[in-house]
Amino acid sequence: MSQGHFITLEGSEGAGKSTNVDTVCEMLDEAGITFYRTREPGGTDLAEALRKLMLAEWEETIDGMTEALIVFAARNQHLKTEIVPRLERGDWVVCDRFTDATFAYQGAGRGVDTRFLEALEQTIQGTLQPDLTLFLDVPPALAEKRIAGRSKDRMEKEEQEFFDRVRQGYLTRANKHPRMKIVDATQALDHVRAQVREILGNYLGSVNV
Ligand code: T5A
Repeated sequence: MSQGHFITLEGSEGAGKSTNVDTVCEMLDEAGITFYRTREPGGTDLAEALRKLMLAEWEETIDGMTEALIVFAARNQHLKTEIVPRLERGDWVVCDRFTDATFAYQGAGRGVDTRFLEALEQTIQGTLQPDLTLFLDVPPALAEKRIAGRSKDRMEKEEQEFFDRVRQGYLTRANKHPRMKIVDATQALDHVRAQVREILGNYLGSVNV
């Protein structure tokens, strides 16, 4: 179905995803590739509204399955209205987080049954998967230092143990899926950017760009 190229970036809070989405976009620009930059949860008006609901503070405890349903509702809207039409036209899409985040945060982090997440993934995405995923790996304690001083949303206020499970969830998935490339995001930004450029350069070479 998909003729385009779908690149995603993943990592825990403060791993440097947004910073390195910039690096990916710069490199695509240099290669003369037109692309669409977006993020999850979000990417459409409705999906951005769902993101706000998901990250807001609530007096009640938000169940992990509820979170999963919110992110997949947003994802369905995002895919149908923005991502899939572009991929079908052969365009490039760069997305800050995608379904790997759901397996890491709601699956490994919250303990939601993987079979439930896989069923949602299959129903909403069919066979669609990113072509390349850069996972920016950094221990939660270091990432936390990088974003110290920022105001925190509901997810960012979670305990370090939660983010340890999220990181393990990402690593387990990265070891299973060859499309996921691990970037050592503990290094200085210039070194992280160099790794991102190398991985993306290899991908561009593999698709003859
Ligand atoms: N979520 C999302 C789910 O639970 N399930 C899902 O399915 C999905 C899709 C989304 C939230 O939703 C959750 C996960 C999240 O909690 P988000 O905005 O995508 O939120 O994620 P955040 O991780 O909150 O985004 P951040 O902006 O906080 O983190 P980034 O993008 O990883 O980090 P970035 O690039 O802003 O960098 C943070 C700071 O570190 C510096 C940067 O300059 C910046 O100041 N920095 C470095 N400093 C030193 N060395 C380096 N190598 C550095 N790299 C960056």
